[in-house]
Amino acid sequence: MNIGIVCYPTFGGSGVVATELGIALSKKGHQVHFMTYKRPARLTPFMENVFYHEVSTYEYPLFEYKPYETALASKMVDVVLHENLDILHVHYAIPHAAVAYMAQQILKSRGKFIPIVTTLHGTDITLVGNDPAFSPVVEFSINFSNGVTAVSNHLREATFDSFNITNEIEVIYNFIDFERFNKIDKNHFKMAISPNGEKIIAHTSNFRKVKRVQDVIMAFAKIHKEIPSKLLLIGDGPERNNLEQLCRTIGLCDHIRFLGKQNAVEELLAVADLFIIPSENESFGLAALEAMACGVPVISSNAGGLPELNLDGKTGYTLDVGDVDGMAEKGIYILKDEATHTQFSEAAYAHAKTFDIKNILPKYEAYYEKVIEKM
Ligand code: GMT
Repeated sequence: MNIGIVCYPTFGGSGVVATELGIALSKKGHQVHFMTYKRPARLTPFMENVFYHEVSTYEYPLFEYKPYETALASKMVDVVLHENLDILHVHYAIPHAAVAYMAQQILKSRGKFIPIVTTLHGTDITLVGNDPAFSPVVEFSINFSNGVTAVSNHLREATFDSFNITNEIEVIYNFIDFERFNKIDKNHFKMAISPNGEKIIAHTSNFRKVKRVQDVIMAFAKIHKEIPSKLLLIGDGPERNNLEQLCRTIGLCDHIRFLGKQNAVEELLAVADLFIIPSENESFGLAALEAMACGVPVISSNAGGLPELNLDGKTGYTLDVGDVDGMAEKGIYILKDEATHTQFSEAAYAHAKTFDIKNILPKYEAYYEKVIEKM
């Protein structure tokens, strides 16, 4: 197939899923055309079946906001026509699904029909999408996509609850490439972070309010009292300054490291003993899946789709949002003896295996075929 992928090129989960999906499809012989405003980080090396079409906007004194949507729709029209695409797959509904609809209408007027698949990722529904500033457009573009997927059952249900949806929504979970995420032996690295054999606790996110990173720090403070440990905070975002301030206030700066955005997150997760993801809302929790693929047990909130991934009492524990004491207590339980930790670690790895890209990729291919056949 000739597949167009439209996504955000950033470190956010939807961009990662879109990029990894495109790369995996290209390895299976499909031609994949990415359209976005910046080359996604993982697309830098030359790949035989991968093409990148940058969307550039136009500077004009009249434009306080550059008309990205118009430029993106024009790019879609151009690429669909000249690369003879079979399907357009847009990730994150805002604004991609509505822009794709516009491109589809333009193409129809030129005698070309292109089916659109929209994948809902999370905040495009739960946080941003159902704001009245966006919701009529989000609802319309979901209903008028030719196929819609959501990354968890919870997100599917949340979409039906928040909007008047007349379309079907298929659940296709996030996935993991085990060739990249297999536990790598990085003992030298562990020595540098925890020279006295301290346990390593990790968290990865974009440090937005919804991630509740302050709960990670407060749970760590309690764990640290019982178990010698270090906290690695991977990522960056708007809450970073407040979080650094919190570390200073509680006097734990020597034990908490802010690592910023990292490309090779698997190398850091490979040395972690526990992963904490206490989000207010999380449609799936790709970051937790990445940790589990490295055999790291997870302490998470029970929000959104997290319980579909993190099996309570098996791969880790799920607790109510804000239950910092509970998170610390369960973290201590997992870390306190080797046998318990190994049991959780093995279960986390085994469950992560069910999300192997080798299992999930055929679901997307079959879905594309179904959508194309339906036309
Ligand atoms: O919240 C983020 O990290 C970014 C966001 C996105 O759409 O870029 O991530 C969402 O999509 C990921 C991939 O499908 C999911 O694994 C995340 O759970 C989801 N984030 C939220 O729902 C908050």
